[in-house]
Amino acid sequence: MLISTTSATRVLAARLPEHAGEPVTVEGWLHRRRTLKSVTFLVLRDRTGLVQAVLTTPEQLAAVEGVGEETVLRVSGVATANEQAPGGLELTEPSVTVLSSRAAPTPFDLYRPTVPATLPTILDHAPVALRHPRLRAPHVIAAASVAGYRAALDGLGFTEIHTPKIVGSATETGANVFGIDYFGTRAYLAQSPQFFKQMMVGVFERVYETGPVFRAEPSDTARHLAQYTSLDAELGFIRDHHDVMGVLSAAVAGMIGAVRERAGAECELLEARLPAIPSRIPEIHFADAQKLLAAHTAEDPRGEPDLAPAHERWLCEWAMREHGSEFLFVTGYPLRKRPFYTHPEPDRPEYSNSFDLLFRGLEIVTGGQRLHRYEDYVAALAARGEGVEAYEGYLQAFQHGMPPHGGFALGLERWVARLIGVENVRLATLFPRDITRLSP
Ligand code: AMO
Repeated sequence: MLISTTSATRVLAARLPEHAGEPVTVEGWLHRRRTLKSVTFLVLRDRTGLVQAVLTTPEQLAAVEGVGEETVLRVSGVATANEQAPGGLELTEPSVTVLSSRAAPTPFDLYRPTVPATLPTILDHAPVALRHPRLRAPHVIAAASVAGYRAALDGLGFTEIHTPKIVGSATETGANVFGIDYFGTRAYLAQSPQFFKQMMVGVFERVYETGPVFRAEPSDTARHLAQYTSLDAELGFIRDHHDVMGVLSAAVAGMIGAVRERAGAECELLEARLPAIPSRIPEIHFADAQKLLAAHTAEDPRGEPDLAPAHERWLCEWAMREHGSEFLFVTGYPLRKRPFYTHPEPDRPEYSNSFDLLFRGLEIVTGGQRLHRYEDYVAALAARGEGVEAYEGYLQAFQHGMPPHGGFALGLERWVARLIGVENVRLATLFPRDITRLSP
């Protein structure tokens, strides 16, 4: 059986050149209407690009009287060469059918090359604002990134999993967890698939997941969302966190390749420069990073358990200068700053076998080696003043033999924001959820 995936007669904007001189039908949104004295141009937008139709006769003009931008139209006409038209062709002798009229004008002009609106206006009007080619493009890049991530990990023998987003206990340190009423019981929105992906190492050895995670972030910053998309992976039979960093490097290389292949036009539109991924991403230990910062910046961060955003930016500039790399691994973060499941550094247990990946000034990935022995979990929880009760389901895996393992999570919105060079992750999020925004 032949399965049709589109209307037999509809020609997409990008395919118009194949029909030069022929009668064709296009369908899309009225992107722009330009009315001159004796001629009106209608520019239609579909998922592949723009097509222009030229209306000249009184009948043609009467048919589009009062038809405003974003009206959904079908236009039949002849694909005629015109160097000035988008794509080098335009529709002449058009007959226009309104498929769906609009009920309100657009909040700003979607046809302007740059977006003539502020961030709050864009976010308040997301359903229509996202139709602007420049606001849509980041999400095409996000989709390509996820496709590349999947393909890279599929190729390395990983199994894709889907785990619960309603959970019985917090999975990450910190109090940024959303509590919910679950049939009269206290439950939480998952801060990460951390416990599940680790448990599934016991089943599949290598797993990954792409999906939403939730953080009750009380601060309003350009890099925090209350819900974001986490690209997670976890793998067993590792030597230490360096094996995990190798898989992460391959995943990121796959993402860059897929963006180049599937979202080249969008990158061009946004003037997004794709990074080169070094054969080995440079690495610096947290303690050495602190020494560098103390020696070369006005502050002395030694004694601090984490890097401040300004430190991450400085270290990225340093990696560019020293290693010509836009990526930098910082390894060995202090154990006390990392969640209880983190594996200590064998020779310096105050540090951990963990890492962050910094890209263009921002942390985009956290990962590391995990504890894998049941008794180590009991001890780690006790050291943090916690019992095992809340973690019984999770700890079952460790009672039944778990290999040395580790994994990572990459924040998709941060990745896209850095790739396209926007400061605010909200511009890489379809419908951001933050401290003040729950709609649309
Ligand atoms: P972590 O909490 O560091 O680690 O998160 C991993 C990555 O997710 C992104 N991220 C965010 N993006 C937008 N808004 C937020 N509020 C936000 N919080 C985090 C960042 C960050 O690097 N379970 C561990 C990962 C692991 O060890 O496998 C975890 O979730 O890009």
